[in-house]
Amino acid sequence: MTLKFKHLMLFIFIVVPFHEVFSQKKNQLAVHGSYTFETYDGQKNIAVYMSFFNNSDQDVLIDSFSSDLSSRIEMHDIQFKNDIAKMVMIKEVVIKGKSELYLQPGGKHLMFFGIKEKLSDGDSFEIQVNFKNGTSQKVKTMVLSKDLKSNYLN
Ligand SMILES: [Cu+2]
Repeated sequence: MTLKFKHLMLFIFIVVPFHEVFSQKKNQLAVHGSYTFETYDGQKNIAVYMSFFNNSDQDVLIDSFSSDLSSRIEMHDIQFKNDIAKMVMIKEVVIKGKSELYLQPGGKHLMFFGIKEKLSDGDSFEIQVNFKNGTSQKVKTMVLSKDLKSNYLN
């Protein structure tokens, strides 16, 4: 009986913390390479690009994005209708388990409306990714020279 109890205690001490670490990992999503381009005078809306890597088996649901730069941030996709490109809002952002989501020029992107300052080459700012489960993650975003824009679009 004593031996069994000891085993049980050992089980609790080893397995419980391990499980906690595992659960935290499951909620985490790797977000890499966030960038946008410097703005022209008077430009109010920008597109931001980044990559999401979900290494867990669980789907990750993103509720919203927030930043000091803008109070309205949406994820958009580009759809073609009669050869005309149209931006459509993605209401529910889901990154499936063991999958990636790439935001890139000509495709999915984050759209910031009414940005509060001009962005110059070399600037950076933070974006907070707010998950459906109540957790959040900060991502540093680099501002690149607009001279690079054509390279990215080609
Ligand atoms: Cu857009």
